[in-house]
Amino acid sequence: MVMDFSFEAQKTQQRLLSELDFSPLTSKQKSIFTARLETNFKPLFEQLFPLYQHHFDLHFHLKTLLQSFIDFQKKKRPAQIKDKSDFWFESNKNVGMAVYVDLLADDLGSLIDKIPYFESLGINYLHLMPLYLAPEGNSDGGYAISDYRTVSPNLGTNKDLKDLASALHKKGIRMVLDFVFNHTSDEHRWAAAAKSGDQEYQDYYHFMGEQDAMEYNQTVREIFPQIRRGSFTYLPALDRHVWTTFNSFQWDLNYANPAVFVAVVEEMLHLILNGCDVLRLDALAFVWKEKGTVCENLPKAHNLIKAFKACLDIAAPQVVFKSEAIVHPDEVNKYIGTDECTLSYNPLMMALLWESLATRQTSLLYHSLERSFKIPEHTTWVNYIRCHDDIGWLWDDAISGRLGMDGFGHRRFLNQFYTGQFEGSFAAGVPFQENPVNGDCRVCGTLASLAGVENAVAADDPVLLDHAIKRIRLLNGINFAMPGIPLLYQGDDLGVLNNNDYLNDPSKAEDSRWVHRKKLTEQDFALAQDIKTPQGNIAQLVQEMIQIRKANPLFAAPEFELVSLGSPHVFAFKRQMGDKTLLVIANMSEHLVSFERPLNSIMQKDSAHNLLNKAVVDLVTLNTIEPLDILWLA
Ligand code: OTU
Repeated sequence: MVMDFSFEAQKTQQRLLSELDFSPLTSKQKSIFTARLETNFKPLFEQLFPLYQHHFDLHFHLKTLLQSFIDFQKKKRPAQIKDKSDFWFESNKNVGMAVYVDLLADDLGSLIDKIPYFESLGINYLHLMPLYLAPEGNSDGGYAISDYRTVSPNLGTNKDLKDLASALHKKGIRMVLDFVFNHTSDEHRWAAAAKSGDQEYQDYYHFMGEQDAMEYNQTVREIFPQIRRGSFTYLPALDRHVWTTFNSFQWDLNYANPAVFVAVVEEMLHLILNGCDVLRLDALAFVWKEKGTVCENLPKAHNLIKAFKACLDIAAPQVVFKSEAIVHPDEVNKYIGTDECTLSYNPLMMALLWESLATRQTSLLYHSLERSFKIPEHTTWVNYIRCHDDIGWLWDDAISGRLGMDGFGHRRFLNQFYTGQFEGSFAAGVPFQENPVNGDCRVCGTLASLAGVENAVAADDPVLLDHAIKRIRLLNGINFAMPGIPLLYQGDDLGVLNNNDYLNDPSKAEDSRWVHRKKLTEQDFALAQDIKTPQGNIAQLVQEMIQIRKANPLFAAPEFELVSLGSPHVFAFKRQMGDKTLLVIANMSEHLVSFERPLNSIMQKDSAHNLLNKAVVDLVTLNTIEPLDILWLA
């Protein structure tokens, strides 16, 4: 429920306007800025008031915040991409990729040389994994940030990053950077001050005694149970426990302190100065904590994120937020909105596509998407099959329950299936973070290894290999055709397999996610050029699908509907724009499957083209689909 603080907001806004120093701005800049403030101050105040109304210094914090927005307007940043529409994220031209700078290239400078590769593939949304200063050795893949204002010297300089942003923008490629705002590394200057006993900075984090830590531990989920039990790290020198949801060197920030909110917004502005177009809100579910709760997805986390969004709309409205909530589907959706996150990972669809490949059944996929796929107008899913993290089996257990599945047992099956412990499984995944108490676990591996290429090559079995490649085609074919921005993970377009080098590096060996974070070599690219290799086949099918998607506005059609064809193995959906229809049909099984509903009634015509092979299809008579095939009918 939104409370109405109109009167308070108005009063505060008037006072602040008279106190702020607008002298840095030209009169034109001032009028643009005050117009944005006029629209967005109330939303900002409405979100912050419930969080901080009892803080005697709230007015001071608001003033600091607005003044930093004014000063920010003067700062130079790389030129933005000029678009005809504010809703660029709704276009069928969008295709994303997530890359580690040093795994795809060597550093930011040499990543510029990869722009022709992005262009030839059709990538125009590039997520660069965290690239800021971080502890040497294990830094959780860069997700432990020691300074948001400094690029890691291993990757280059701030100028290199800005140059890269300019070079990307010139080619129409948007740059996505992480906003890791739930935690800093324990080497961040705030953490260092806290360690040295500075009370002001200890209040930036959650410091507490043993008793409190124990009480919180009773209700919070363990995220990395193989690394450390519970969510706290004991600091002997201070005899205090500090909240660390992830690794012990990642200290959770204390947003109950308004100074933290203001300080983190200022860091956010520094990220934007580098020229990013999208900020990926890392681990946003964890940002608000209350004793006796799970400390995830709490209502006040939404107040906080909406407040960040209002700040963004005042300071840098061209930038949008992308949510990284890998939680229960109902909770994932709550972060999505024009007043919160414009974009969101779609972890539900990701997990259930893998689920249906394993079971060869689509009922859980249908019923779950039926409930959760629809999101508000002018917000967009970022659809993906694999990312830099593990796969977690997230769905609503009430839905699996109604379908007669036991959630716990089914997750156990999926873990065994994808880690190759299930008889007859095609997958070669690796377990991640097995919980010794509840047996919970997640799965790592590249797309190709999980889909069966690795095992098929090892067995030298052409039939298995054919199936594996068809699975990759199937998953990509759904991902590229569903409403949203399809996001590839580096190497998956090249058919890269799992890589065990990380086991020899003590700073990585404990974290099996590195199995799918391989340094890409000349050889990986060369294999993908050779159509006689599985990698070459995969690269080609990905390229072709991207081209078809980008050439056809139907892939941006707003009307979307899941379609049931009456077969438990088939997944189908249609998109509609005016009188044009795109019908996608996918067979998750290794058998020829027939369906009951006549296609001509769905498409309102008697013949169509399969965009994937240009064949003409008779919609009146077609009632079967080949093993693991996918059709894009239009
Ligand atoms: C994110 O993911 C990042 O994507 C990870 O790479 C980081 O390690 C982590 O945050 C810490 O910064 O635990 O396994 O339920 O799943 O936010 C991935 C949400 C993670 C978490 C998700 C987190």
